[in-house]
Amino acid sequence: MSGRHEPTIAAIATPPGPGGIGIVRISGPDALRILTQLFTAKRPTPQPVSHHLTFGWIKHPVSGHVLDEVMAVFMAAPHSYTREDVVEIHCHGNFLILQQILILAQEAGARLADPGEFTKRAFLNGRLDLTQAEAVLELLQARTAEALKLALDQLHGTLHSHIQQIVDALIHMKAIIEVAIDFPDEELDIINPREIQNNFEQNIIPALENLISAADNGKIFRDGIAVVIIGRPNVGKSSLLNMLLQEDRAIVTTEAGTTRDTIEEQITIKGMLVRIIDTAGIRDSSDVVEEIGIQRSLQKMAQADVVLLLLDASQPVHQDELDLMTNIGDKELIIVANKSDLCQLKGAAQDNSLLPEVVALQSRFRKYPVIAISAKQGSGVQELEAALFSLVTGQTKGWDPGYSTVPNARHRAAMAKARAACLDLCTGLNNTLSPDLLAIELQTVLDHLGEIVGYTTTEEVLDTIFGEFCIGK
Ligand SMILES: Nc1nc2c(ncn2[C@@H]2O[C@H](COP(=O)(O)OP(=O)(O)OP(=O)(O)O)[C@@H](O)[C@H]2O)c(=O)[nH]1
Ligand SMILES: [Mg+2]
Repeated sequence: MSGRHEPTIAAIATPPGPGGIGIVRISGPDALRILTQLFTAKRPTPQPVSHHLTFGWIKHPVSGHVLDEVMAVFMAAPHSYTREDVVEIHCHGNFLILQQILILAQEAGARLADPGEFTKRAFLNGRLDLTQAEAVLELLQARTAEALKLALDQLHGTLHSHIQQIVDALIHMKAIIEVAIDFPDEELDIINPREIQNNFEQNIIPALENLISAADNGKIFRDGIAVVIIGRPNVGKSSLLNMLLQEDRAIVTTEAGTTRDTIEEQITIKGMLVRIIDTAGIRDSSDVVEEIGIQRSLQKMAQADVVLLLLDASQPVHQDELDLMTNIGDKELIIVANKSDLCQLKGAAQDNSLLPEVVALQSRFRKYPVIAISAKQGSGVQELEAALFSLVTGQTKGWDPGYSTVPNARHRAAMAKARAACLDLCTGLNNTLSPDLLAIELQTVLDHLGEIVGYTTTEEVLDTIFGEFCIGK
């Protein structure tokens, strides 16, 4: 049961727009009283039955006017999402009805919930740790089956238990050190600096490093990647975008300079979320609008994870294309030779003699993959997707991260700080650190790990995390 005395909050928990069902959710000490005030059961019971769906009506408490026919459920604390008393009113999915019920709940004493406040209460009341609360948001926003699986694993506490194992080991060590501080005469018998150091070097630091590399390697499946299509005007960039989307999204014409702004859409390739960006063709232009478009193309190229440099395979390589390759730096690049239907190129054209300039480019720069496609005929798309997937994941089949959990950027930052503090501590042990200092350093590591699960997270960080939620979650 919650020992906190928070005001009762209410919100519409279902998305806007008409739907079969809409839900108003109420949480807090007055939830049941508010329900009793607004709801008339068809078959009233002397006592409310927890976790039981009851049919009835929402009526205006003064006029008795029936607002809707609903199903209502009361979930007694602590067996609820927030661990407080929670009420859900399942009405017809009409915004006016939902809004009216919400207003009645407010008039009966509830306050409108802030974004993520239900989940924040679940966290503050100890039902979820912070990684699990974050997983709720990821679960709601997941757009690929893989991202969904990661979110579910995290919600089930996979990351939490990895961190908890490390925390438990540190707390055990700290307890021993604190005994040594309390009984200084026996210090030598109790603390063995070598043993502590071994524990850090063989268990704790490698465990953190595994989690950090899981964060790095799994990042693309958590966040997706941005892929930008760059090239000269008329090479078929918009045609390629349309081919990947399998939809006539961007305007395609025979005129050079058709696309003047960037166009961004999302696709999934083997479970990987890809933001694909079509851009204005790069050339010297005196047209003000086109020039702004070209600047945007270059900006998108700088921000992208992968650049698809699209060439017209039926034309010689242009100086602008060489310049683009020169400026690519260490960014991932795939050369895509389009219009292969005009010159009989097929599939992966790594060693294709029909593209001598490209082969020359490869030796001059580095061995970029070259894929021949025809956006017009829709050929080469599978080869291109496979090349993209293997370039960013290093894998050829569907994704297998090889990790049971993929920490996010916030977790990773805290893990890196914890790891650095562990290394400092090991250096200290080499220089015969006093038990008092050792305990302080151990606490520093614990504090960094505590940020991840929410033991030591500041109010500002909590506000940022829960502020990203929608109202009603
Ligand atoms: N033969 C052939 N023509 C193509 C192919 N892909 C695109 N085209 C044609 O090339 C012309 C330009 O295509 P777009 O997709 O508009 O080219 P773009 O690179 O987006 O051009 P801008 O937006 O002007 O920079 C159109 O007439 C397309 O039909 C292809 O694979 N083969
Ligand atoms: Mg275009």
